[in-house]
Amino acid sequence: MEVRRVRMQDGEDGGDTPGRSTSVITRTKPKTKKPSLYRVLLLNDDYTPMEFVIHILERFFQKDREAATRIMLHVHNHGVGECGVFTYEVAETKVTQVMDFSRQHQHPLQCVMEKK
Ligand code: TYC
Repeated sequence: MEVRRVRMQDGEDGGDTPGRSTSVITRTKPKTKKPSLYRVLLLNDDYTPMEFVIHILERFFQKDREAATRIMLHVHNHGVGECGVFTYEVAETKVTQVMDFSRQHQHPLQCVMEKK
């Protein structure tokens, strides 16, 4: 809740000191801002095993085997595909997790994020 202190007009508070009084206005409707959303994308390459990509989608994006296989095949056939949509910090974390895990296993898999 935002509290604003505003100056009142002379005499508004009924006091006898002109122009020096303040009153408080409280905002009743909370001010909310929707966070920007980011797509996390996987990019195709010729070397990363299909099974490894499926595992990535299950492990970091909570996909079941069927959804993970569908997304992997979409990336394989179209060059790029969406793993999920997240707020900035969550998307950034997913990208880092995928890139670190792929590198640890010496696969060239690339994962990126883009603003929706
Ligand atoms: N094209 C890879 C292969 O034929 C499989 C693959 C799919 C790689 C999706 C990356 O993001 C990817 N083994």
